[in-house]
Amino acid sequence: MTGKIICVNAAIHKVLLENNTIIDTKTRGKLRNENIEPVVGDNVEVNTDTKTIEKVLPRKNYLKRPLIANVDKLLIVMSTSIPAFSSYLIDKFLLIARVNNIEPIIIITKTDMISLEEKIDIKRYINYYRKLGIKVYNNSSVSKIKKEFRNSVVALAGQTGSGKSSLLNRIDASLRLKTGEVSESLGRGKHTTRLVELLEVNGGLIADTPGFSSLELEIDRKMIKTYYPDFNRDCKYRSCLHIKEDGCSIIELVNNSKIPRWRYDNYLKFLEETNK
Ligand SMILES: Nc1nc2c(ncn2[C@@H]2O[C@H](COP(=O)(O)OP(=O)(O)OP(=O)(O)O)[C@@H](O)[C@H]2O)c(=O)[nH]1
Ligand SMILES: [Mg+2]
Ligand SMILES: [Zn+2]
Repeated sequence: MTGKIICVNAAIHKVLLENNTIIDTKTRGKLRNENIEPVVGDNVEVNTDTKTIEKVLPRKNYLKRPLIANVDKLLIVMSTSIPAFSSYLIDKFLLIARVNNIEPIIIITKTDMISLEEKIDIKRYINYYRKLGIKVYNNSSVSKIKKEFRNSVVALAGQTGSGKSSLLNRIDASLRLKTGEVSESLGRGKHTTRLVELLEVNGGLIADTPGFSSLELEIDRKMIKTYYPDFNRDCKYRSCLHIKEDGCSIIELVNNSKIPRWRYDNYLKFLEETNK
């Protein structure tokens, strides 16, 4: 019978079967016949007698952090205060989403904790992302966010303490997910959510995930610019990475404030960081 892995805890893989029952299967490490380690979100074939996963069906995509496969939408949950707002992390997740053919959606949290000046500052970033065609919601827009869940596999991503579990509790109070004291979790590097788990919410499967402290990019540096809709214009050289002034039309856009400096600076950081 086929099903979908909704949680992995040590050797126990919880599978939601097509007949809507949930079964605990045991799979140790990689599947014998395939060199593949089943992860949350995987569509699998299960032997219900032996309670083992026989086969992992082809994946649409695969993320390492959060560790999950077959994601339709990535909710980038970004706090505006403790942990601080970071366009660098948003841009990184946007890149990861685009590389994996996942629709990114930005969720802004904790705007109740910041001053009017800080709100105006953050609005500048939000406006730019909206201009790129990306949906941006405040975590108070519960009904709009809920609509995004229907018939979709959605993964939440964001730093520890950014408010991922709290958002899901707001949307469906019956989930009662554990949420953390932010000062504690940040100070001790503790994560309140420990496992990736797919939950049924509003006709979709939603993955609450543990926050992270670092996030690696695995992408060929030459390819990065191709995932930037705002960098999509010809340069003097087709292979231009937009690093050197000489005739680069992207740097010209940055100098003329058509592309924000922060957006370009984040791009330069990614070029440096990626190991490929
Ligand atoms: N003031 C305020 N606090 C919030 C908001 N959203 C979340 N919090 C608080 O922030 C803290 C951390 O929230 P969590 O939902 O546990 O964060 P998380 O992203 O799930 O964290 P991890 O599971 O560790 O990755 C909790 O104390 C929440 O009550 C918000 O919009 N405003
Ligand atoms: Mg959490
Ligand atoms: Zn260029």
